[in-house]
Amino acid sequence: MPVPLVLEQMNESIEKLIAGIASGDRRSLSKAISAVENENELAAELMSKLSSKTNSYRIGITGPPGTGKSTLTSNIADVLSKDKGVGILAIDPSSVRSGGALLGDRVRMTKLTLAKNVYIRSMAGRGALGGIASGCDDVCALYEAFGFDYTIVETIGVGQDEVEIRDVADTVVLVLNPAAGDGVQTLKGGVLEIADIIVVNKADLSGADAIAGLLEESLHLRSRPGKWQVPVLKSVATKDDGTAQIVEQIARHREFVTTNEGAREIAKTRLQARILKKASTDLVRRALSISGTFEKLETLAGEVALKSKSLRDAAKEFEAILWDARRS
Ligand SMILES: Nc1nc2c(ncn2[C@@H]2O[C@H](COP(=O)(O)OP(=O)(O)OP(=O)(O)O)[C@@H](O)[C@H]2O)c(=O)[nH]1
Ligand SMILES: [Mg+2]
Repeated sequence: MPVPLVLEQMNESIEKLIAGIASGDRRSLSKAISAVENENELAAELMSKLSSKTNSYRIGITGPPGTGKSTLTSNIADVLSKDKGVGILAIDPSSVRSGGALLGDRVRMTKLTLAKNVYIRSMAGRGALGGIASGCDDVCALYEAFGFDYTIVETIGVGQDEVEIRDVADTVVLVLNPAAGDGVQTLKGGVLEIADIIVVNKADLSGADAIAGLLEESLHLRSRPGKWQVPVLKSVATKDDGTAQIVEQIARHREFVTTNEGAREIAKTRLQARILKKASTDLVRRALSISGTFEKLETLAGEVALKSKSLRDAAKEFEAILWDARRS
């Protein structure tokens, strides 16, 4: 019978991949990430059998396009990897893929690609069910199984991704530029809420002091006793200038979130939200993998469109399908 044979082969390759990752084989790690990225059957099975060697600290690097996130990521990884393993994940929702990787980010981080303690991987955006968090969690888990002590996630800070990186990372570094507009616009967008550390990069360009001052002023107004005070740093990433201070502040923030009671509570609330999200995403995914579910969804949508059914009733019917999917 062909089906059990395929299953057997799949299990064998999962065992092999897991053993490979645990022994530090980069090809196995790369294959596993591809499986996660493609959201294939093997990935779900693989993730459920994986065990971690480390509990890596997650650093999120976010900010508008082109502010120097990759250059900074590379600099930070360079410092951290002197005595620790660093896994980098660059997420780009809009990129064109090239053989599973995003060339742009890869090329800009070339000085790291040969480093023994560093692994770089790019992932093109979101899966069908949206969001960066799920794929990111999986890749972080793979990095932890590999034994990395740090995971750095780079995302372009546009819209929803900003909020999601806040959920996924332990420390969020927001990278801005002196260029007119950037800072002011960002202040308006409320993006400061997600930052633990703000870096005004490209400080070699004029206006860096002005924007840093503006940011500090605005942050000062929000500061509360006992809460984390967001530092504003300046850097010239292309000259590796300012990296030491950024790494130092990341360490300080890490110390704060692990020892401060309020910060620990916030982290717990975020974890609750992530567990809920992951459980519901997995359930919907499982339901959709059952043949006929998607067709049923289409039918329901058609009925709602024709007003022959309310959205509430359609959702209730679909809920019953989800309920049944639990056991499959
Ligand atoms: N003048 C100046 N240019 C910089 C600095 N840091 C980075 N750049 C340049 O800015 C451009 C973008 O740098 P990246 O590191 O790729 O920026 P990014 O934020 O990762 O870009 P995306 O991922 O495309 O959003 C490159 O040409 C860098 O060489 C800096 O401190 N000063
Ligand atoms: Mg980049």
